[in-house]
This record gives sequence, C-alpha cells and structure tokens, in this order.
Amino acid sequence: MTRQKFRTALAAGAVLAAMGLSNANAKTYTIALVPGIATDPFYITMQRGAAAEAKKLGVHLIWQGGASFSPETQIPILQALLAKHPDALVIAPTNKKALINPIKQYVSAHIPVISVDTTISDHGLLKSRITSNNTQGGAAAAKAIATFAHERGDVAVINVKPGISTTDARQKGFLAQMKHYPNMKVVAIEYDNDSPTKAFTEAQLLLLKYSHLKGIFGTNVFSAQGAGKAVDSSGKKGRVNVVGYDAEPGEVKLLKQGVVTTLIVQQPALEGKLGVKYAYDILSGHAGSVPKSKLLDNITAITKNANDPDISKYFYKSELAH
Ligand code: T6T
Repeated sequence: MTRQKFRTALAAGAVLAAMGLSNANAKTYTIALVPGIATDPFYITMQRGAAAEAKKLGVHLIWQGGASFSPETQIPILQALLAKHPDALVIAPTNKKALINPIKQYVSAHIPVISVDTTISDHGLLKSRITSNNTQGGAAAAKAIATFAHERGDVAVINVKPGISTTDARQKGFLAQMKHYPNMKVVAIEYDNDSPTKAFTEAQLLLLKYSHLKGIFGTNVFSAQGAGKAVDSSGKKGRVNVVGYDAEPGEVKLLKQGVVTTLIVQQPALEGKLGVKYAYDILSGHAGSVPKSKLLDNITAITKNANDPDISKYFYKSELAH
C-alpha cells in the first residue's frame, strides 16, 4: 500500500469509528456445529478447533449434540436449531440417508450446509464435505494387523452400525486390504451401536469363540476401547493385537500399555476449524475458495512412538473449549 492510500484508509477507518460503524455494523454470523454425539472426545476435539476459529473470525458458534450417536437424537436437535435460523450449519450426520430430509429443510431455508467427519449420500445438498481418508485408514489398520500376525490367521472387526459414511468406508478399506493376505481370514464383523460396553462383550465372545484370533480392528473410539479392554482383561495382550481408530485418552493408555498396538488417528480439531472457516467464507462472499470436498490425512500412532510429541499432539482432548 502506498503512503497516500494508507493515509486514506486510516482516515476512512477513523470516520467509520467516529460514526460508531466500524465493528458495530459488521454482521456477526452464527454458525451451528452439530456433532454425531456430544460426549465423544473426537467431537469434543472438533469443537475446540471450531471454537478457536470462531473466536478468530468473530463468529458466534452454537455447539449442540445428542447423548447417543443416532438419527433419533440428532434430528430433533436439527429441527430445534432450524427455528433459531443460524447463518450456516456444519454437521456430522449420523446416517447417510436419514439425515437427507432434515438437511433439505436447511437448504430450503437458504442456510448453507457443510458436512464434517461423516456425510450424507446426497452430496448435492452440501456446500462442502470435510472428512478423513477413511478408506485409507481402514487399509492402514489391515496392514498393521497383518504385520503383527505375520500375515497369517484369523481376525475380526468391531464396527459401529451400517449406514455411517466414515465407519462403512473404514470397514471397506480394511476388507479390501485383507484380500492381499491369502493366509488371513476375517471371521466376524460385529456391530456395537457405538456402545463401549457392547463392544467389550462382543470382543469377549470373539476371544472365546476364536481361540486363535490374531487381531481385532475397532473402527472408532468406543469399538477400539471395548476391544482393548476385553483383550486386556482376558490376559491375551501380545497374542491378540488390537488396532483401533481414533485417540481418546482411554485408547492412548491402552496403546502405551501395548494392548492396542496401533491407532489410526484423525484430525478432528482441523476438521472443526475448516468447517467454521468454510462456512464463514461462504457467508462473507468467498464461496469460490471453498472446496467441494476436503480429505484429510490420518496419523498412525504405534506403541513405540506414542510419547513422541509429533504424534501425541494429535491425541484427542476430553474437555470442551469455552
Ligand atoms: O471415529 C469417529 C468419527 O470419525 C466417526 O464418524 C464416529 O466415531 C467417532 O466419533 C469416534 O467415536
């Protein structure tokens, strides 16, 4: 900026300030962030990233999630929020199909919608989709299990429930990669409905039924926690390798103990940050800079590198930002 332009800008700012128009007249956008479930450190970490970005941009952030990961709890939250008419919605839909109609209501009300983490199958309704590379993460989990098992033996999967874009893709990536190991077999796929106690019981039963089981892939926080605790309490640490997704404190503890041998870690704080940033860009007339799809890399944490700061900085937090 030339000196002259700088002086003019300063003068203009002073006039606006004198008129009380500088910040007072700038619109404060309200962005709603609806997680899959409010109590999961994955989404809590996402909220922290979103809150920091909202603060930076001067945006009002509403964070509202249900007590369970299900369309039955998420849809009423969306409907109540719609009555408040936020300027944009950033959402982790709990089902690929069931959330299409509730999201359509936002689109009809001219509220831009961005999906974060999970998504819906009707991508046309969304301004942007932000997610991790779940297929790659599933394949990485299969590679880790195969390495520990010397590419031999039976393995099982504990997943959440069918119909969730992220965990479906992880399972798909895992199964596709397992095909590369002719001496390995996926003997069971269980669904825990996002309950750690259900995952624990399922893993215990798997350990009893398949006495030579070499590994279990837990496809998210609660699935991995349940599998890890079952292997630990059965004394099978070292014989059955648990490879899990995510990195909340309980999983990280099991990783450090060597019960869980690998964690596929996501970047929820970055997802939250980008969700708010893209919504703000759309609202402030910069929609052109927002990608239709943003795929984030995963980080692989293993027992040996769990204390390395370059890895541990990605571990999830359990407290919301205020
Ligand atoms: O793994 C994450 C998330 O990516 C997934 O969509 C649902 O489960 C988590 O929240 C972890 O519990």
